[in-house]
Amino acid sequence: MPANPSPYGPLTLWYRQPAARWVEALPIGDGRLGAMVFGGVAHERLQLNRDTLWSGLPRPVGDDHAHNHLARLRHLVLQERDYPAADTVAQQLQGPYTESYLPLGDLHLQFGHGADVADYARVLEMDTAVAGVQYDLAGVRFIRECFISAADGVLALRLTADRPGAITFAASLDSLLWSRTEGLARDVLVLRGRAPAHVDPSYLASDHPITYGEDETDGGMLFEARLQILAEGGRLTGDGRRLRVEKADAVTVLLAAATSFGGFDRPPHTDRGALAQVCAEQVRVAAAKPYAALRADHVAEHRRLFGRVTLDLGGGAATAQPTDVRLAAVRAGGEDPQLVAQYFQFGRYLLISSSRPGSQPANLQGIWNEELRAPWSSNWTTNINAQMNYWSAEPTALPECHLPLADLIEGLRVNGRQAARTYYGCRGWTTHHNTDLWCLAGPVGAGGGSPVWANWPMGGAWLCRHLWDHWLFTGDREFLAARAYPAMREAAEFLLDYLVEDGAGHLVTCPSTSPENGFLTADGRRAAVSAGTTMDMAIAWDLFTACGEATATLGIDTEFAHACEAARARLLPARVGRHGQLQEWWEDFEEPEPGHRHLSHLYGMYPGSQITLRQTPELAAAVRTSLERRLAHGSGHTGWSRAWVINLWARLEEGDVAREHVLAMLRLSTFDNLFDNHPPFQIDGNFGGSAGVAEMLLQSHVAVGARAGGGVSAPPASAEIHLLPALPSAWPTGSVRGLRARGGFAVDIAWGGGRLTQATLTSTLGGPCRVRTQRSDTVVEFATAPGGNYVIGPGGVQA
Ligand code: FUC
Repeated sequence: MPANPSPYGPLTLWYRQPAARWVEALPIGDGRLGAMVFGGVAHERLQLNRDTLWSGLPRPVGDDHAHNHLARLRHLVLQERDYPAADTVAQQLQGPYTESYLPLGDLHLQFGHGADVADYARVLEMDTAVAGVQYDLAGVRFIRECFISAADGVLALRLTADRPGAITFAASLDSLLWSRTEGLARDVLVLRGRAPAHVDPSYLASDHPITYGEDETDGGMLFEARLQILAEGGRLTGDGRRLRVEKADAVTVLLAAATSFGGFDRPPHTDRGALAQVCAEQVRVAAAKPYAALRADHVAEHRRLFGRVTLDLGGGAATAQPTDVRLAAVRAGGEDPQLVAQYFQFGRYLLISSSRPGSQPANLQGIWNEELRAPWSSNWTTNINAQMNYWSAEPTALPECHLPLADLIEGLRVNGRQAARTYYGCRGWTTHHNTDLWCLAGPVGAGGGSPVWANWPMGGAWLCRHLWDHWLFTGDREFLAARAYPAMREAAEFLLDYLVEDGAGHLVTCPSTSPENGFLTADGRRAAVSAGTTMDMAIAWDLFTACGEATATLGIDTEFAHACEAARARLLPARVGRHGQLQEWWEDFEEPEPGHRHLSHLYGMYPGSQITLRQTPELAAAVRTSLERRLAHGSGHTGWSRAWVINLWARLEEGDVAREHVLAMLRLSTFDNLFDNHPPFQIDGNFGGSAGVAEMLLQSHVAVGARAGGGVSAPPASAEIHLLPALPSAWPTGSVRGLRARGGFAVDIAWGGGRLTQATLTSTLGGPCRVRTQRSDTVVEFATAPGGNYVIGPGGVQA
């Protein structure tokens, strides 16, 4: 029997039946356009999205005098320690809710085919980013495949059969949004619509949750989708609403979509003609290309990114079974390391498909959403979820897919300046726990939201970690100087103003929450707002540290670096609480939900690196205790929470425990299409899960003050690269190729019998290299040249 008897390779998701539910359909996308492919026999549905299709318009930040409540709030916390009263005042510091990410519509293909098909298969090939369906019907083999090409900006769907004249279907477009469909010719169908002027979040009870403007010039962006059919043989007709193909030999369906969004800070345009022109031009260019060229260009562009990393954990024979069957076996307690490798790669596939240079960043659902009022508005939630979406970007070699987040940060910086002034009277910029296409930066809640999520002004500082990390991984100095540092500096400026004395010589944030966990006051009342939560302090520490390193690297702004350094030295330090846990709040409060899904206070260990096993062992032990306590009470019940748990156990170098949670992720939090299930679906768990698997195999930490030299050509500080820090015993043999480490290294690792056999480090920047392997305490240090390869065996560096 061949090692891999599957008709499909290790990078293919496949099924023996069409998707019955949206969370069984297969996602494709190019960052801008997205589709969920159902693969039906009688009826094919492609649910469509466009990244910029959101409700609403740019709007003012909120009440200009909101900061007048700040002094009272701080007095209640710092002097009176009346936290429930502080919560009430915090609601005065709230503005409008975010708008919502919307579904564009559906493309339907109606076939005359019944259910009596044989040899049906539905697949998603991750390495080509092509989804497809094939089956036999009455002796004819039908094949459909589709992809969304980043090279051409269109969706292409190709229908073929092994008998001439066998392809007959009707195509139509519809949408849940106000819209109409029009056949422009016998081969072109256009869907024209507009978005609501406002959509309330799904968790807000509301009599009129969806409101439209009076007409096309009165709020709510316009959108258009244009479909063109190219039929080979047969007959093509249109009845004004549907296009009909009869007895064709082969057919290509092309679709482009656009919105009138023109930037976060201006109303969308109202020029229908211009919109039509954009779609028509995209379809025209694609239609002029032979299908084979369209496909080849798409595959090449996708592989350029996807092909950078391979992962083999063994167990290849499992691919003989369909993905849902394998997942069911894992849910029943089975082992399937190849499915873990597939899950890891699926995260990379999703990032490439939902976040590309120039697109919007991946939101709570990437770009895939079928609901008008999607859970949490399918927005960017910046107290964990949006950040987690990008945890895997750099380690899994997709730095360019990280850039849309940097673009969003630029808009947030503009609106965030006003938010900083309005709500706190501070300089600099910040943003709060969630945002939208219009870069809303103020605290949401409209005066009635719970402060446990609404009143958290640390989003700007946390997002800056992503800019800094992009530099640490890529060494892109231009990015550091022109994009990262200016945003970091201004976010640090906000913190310098926002921090207050705690009365005991330390600087603390106030108001301060630990997203989204409440605490119990001494008299048993529930509250959210206090001062100097552990997460706030860790985020501030991170940002001040990064600013110091950045100014030294760039040779600028020494005075500001001193201010950051002075403030950093006075930050309330992390403390160990009464249970031996890492204390979460200013006081060692008890918590009403000890199994809470958020692990905010553990930020310092992951994604931060202030707490490490070797440099701060007591705090690392406290992180462990916190994690164990949370898990003992049921934490990890959402996919993203589980993903955070995996990354933390990886940092604690507990490979076997980390793997248990990888399995729990597959068992408890994964749909048959491998989407992460935070009902119905939230993509952060997918990305965080991918990052977790990478973190088990490779870690890199930049030590503070370890910057290599200075001056204009200095690479990022040399990182300590840790090979196989958390390799579980259940993955004794395997290899990974192409992971990235901070300091500018591409890393290939092979292992057998649970031990490293060989690693190859490719230095992209020529910085110094420091490597640790598995449980060894020895760190090997050597100089590198740009482009140089360095082989490390069990006995140390070999070349
Ligand atoms: C936070 C989380 C929820 C959800 C939402 C989008 O509120 O606590 O679980 O992920 O963001």
